[in-house]
Amino acid sequence: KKLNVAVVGATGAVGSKMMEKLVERNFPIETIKFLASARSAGKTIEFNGTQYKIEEATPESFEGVDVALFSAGGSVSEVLAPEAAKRGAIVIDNTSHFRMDPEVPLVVPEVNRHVLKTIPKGIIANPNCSTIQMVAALQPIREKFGLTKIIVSTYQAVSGSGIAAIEELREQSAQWEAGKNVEANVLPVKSDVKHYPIARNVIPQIDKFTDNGFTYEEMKMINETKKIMEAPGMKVAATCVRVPVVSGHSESVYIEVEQETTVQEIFEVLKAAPGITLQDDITQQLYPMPIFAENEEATFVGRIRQDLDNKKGFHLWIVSDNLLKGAALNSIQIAEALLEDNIL
Ligand code: A2P
Ligand code: 11C
Repeated sequence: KKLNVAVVGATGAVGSKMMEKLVERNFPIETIKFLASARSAGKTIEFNGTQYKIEEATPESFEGVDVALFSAGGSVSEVLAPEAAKRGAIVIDNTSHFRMDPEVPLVVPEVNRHVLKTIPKGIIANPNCSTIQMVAALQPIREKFGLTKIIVSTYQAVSGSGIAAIEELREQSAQWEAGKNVEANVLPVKSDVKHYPIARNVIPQIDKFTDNGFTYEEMKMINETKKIMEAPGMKVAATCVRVPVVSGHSESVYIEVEQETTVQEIFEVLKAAPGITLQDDITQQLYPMPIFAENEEATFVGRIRQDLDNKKGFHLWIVSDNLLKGAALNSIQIAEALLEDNIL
């Protein structure tokens, strides 16, 4: 079976990776269209060796579309995802807009593929990039030993904030090299009051602050993890930090399991886990790093240690390409799961 596909936000950081993955993974395409803002309409974009005209995304764009991959920001999804669904498309949405809607499945296929059985609104949400790699690595551990608590600190790449943030890091690095003033206009959050340089810096703010002192990014990690794992009572806390890396989010994660276990047993579980690559051999200085995770599909896990005070506590270091497993790849994997299960 071949599908009519639309990519919304095709010119963006995630959209372009979606296009790459559709080709690489041989997604069965009958027709495909590339949608973006009016600014890009009429420009051409290359896909699998052919030039396509970019179209402005409008409600009518979705006539005859089977699956629409959205990555053009929450406000675009808010308006156009229901329009696409109304016209019979299944929407796979990368933004945070619908994620906590109880009628919208929030899916990491390796973790909770079963929730794809019911898609009441025709919309499926792709979780936040930081959430996806964390739950992908922790779910196999949870299945074997139970999981009661997660405390995570992230080291997130600028590409999570889009193409403008990637350019900003490049420009700031060049400005610094040239001994010029470093200008900041995008990070930490384009629409917030202050901007800080990311070159030669780390910024402990991703997204705006909520009323409880956590940022929205931190609350996304907390709430999405509980929803995906179907564990409302799990204890989860997050601190999200931006670092001057182009792609590849890293996470220092502390967990508490229910059943006592060992590092060796966790190694065995992770070695067998889908989508996970264990990189943990301190005798060889082997551990995950974003520079080696970029453009890779796997989620890499290493530095696994038992806590020195709590036998049920473990520390892990988890790295994955935020534009791939964190976004484009997970979206395509959701579409592949829908096809395999005859939902699409
Ligand atoms: P455009 O290039 O036309 O602005 P990123 O996350 O890398 O910043 O990319 C955002 C993506 O969302 C781009 O493809 C951008 O298209 C698209 N986009 C932004 N605003 C709209 C809109 N109003 N309608 C459709 N696509 C949009
Ligand atoms: C970042 N995780 O790295 C964010 C980007 O909720 O989809 C993704 C925001 C989201 O900036």
